[in-house]
Amino acid sequence: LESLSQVAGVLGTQWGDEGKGKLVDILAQRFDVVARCQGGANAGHTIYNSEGKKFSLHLVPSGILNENTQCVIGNGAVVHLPGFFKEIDGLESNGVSCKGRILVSDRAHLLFDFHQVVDGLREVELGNSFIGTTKRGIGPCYSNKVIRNGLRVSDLRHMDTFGAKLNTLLKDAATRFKGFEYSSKTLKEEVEKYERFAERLGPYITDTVHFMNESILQKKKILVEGGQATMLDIDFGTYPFVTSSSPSAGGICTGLGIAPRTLGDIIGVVKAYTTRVGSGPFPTELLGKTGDLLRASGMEFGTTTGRPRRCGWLDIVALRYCCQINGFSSLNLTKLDVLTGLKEIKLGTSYCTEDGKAIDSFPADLDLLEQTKVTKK
Ligand code: 2SA
Ligand code: MG
Repeated sequence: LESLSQVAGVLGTQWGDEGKGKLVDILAQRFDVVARCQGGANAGHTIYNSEGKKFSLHLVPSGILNENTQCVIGNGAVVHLPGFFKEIDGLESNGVSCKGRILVSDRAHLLFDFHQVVDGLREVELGNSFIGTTKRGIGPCYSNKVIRNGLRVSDLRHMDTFGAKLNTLLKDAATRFKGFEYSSKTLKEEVEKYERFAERLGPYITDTVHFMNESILQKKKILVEGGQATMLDIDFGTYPFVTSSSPSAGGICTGLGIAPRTLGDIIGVVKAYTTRVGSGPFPTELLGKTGDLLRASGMEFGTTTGRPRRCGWLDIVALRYCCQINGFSSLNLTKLDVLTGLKEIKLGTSYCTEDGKAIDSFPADLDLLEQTKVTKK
């Protein structure tokens, strides 16, 4: 740990919930800045402070519990302001001071309540093929970002045009979804709410690209805290059963505006077994008693939604694929103790098709992945 590079990252290697928050919290003491580069309040990082008090963080970086650390929410993240302020209120009422310690990128996109409603409506519309999102509005907010009509934190500086822009988004949603309705009164109330938010957020809003690069020049130590994981990556994960951001190494550069050559150590966090929340292929899943046992002893329930997590053996094929994408400098194996008492522990070591043909790499094709047989040793 002493020799960690000036800029380091902690990323999930599976389908999330590997224990990234705990590692970030431990490492934060050695870093000046902890930054989030992607995702939003769909992340759930559970950490305990020195007095054993439990904190569930969603958008605020886990470094916040270490009082000397500055926390950055980068341009690649999406910010739901009601949730953000709730998180801050919770921290401050527990004696964690946030003022001056959290910097929110002016380029980050705003995630509105209506994005959460739309997230829910999309899931209903998908019927049996629902994704199992956290319903935090992540997909709809990133959709607006990519289709280029989203509102960003910097738009809070222009409240005169804010309402018209928001109206375009609401009108779109109402045209698209039968169950979505809004009136000029709801729009007016929302804009008034954001006028108050704009005032409160003012001191937090920062050009974090400039801040990050200046911090690098000033030789500050920077830790990037990944949310979700590579197997949920919009490009590399089990699409479409993925999140809408880039939780892999590349997302650090695009989500913070720092150059690839500034990156040093990237630590991949690996749980000794695998869990997944939501739908989608999971080749080493255990549907019987052993799975239930892992869930109970590993306390595998979502931090954000409380959902029971699907459990299975560690999948080395998926892990190898993840290592190729991220080029980890080291792996941090977590929750090994959960396996205590099991008579037999297995690892997925190779994949083959139903008729026994070897599959050399992690398949993009979901049908193939669903039928994949795993050799377990
Ligand atoms: P979304 O909401 O659009 O990002 O959902 C898309 C898929 O990504 C999965 N996902 C997650 N999987 C594990 N942990 C996550 N964070 C919370 C946690 C989840 C919770 O750390 O416990 O509390 O339930 C997370 N966030 C997104 C999601 O399950 C979908 O499969
Ligand atoms: Mg989690």
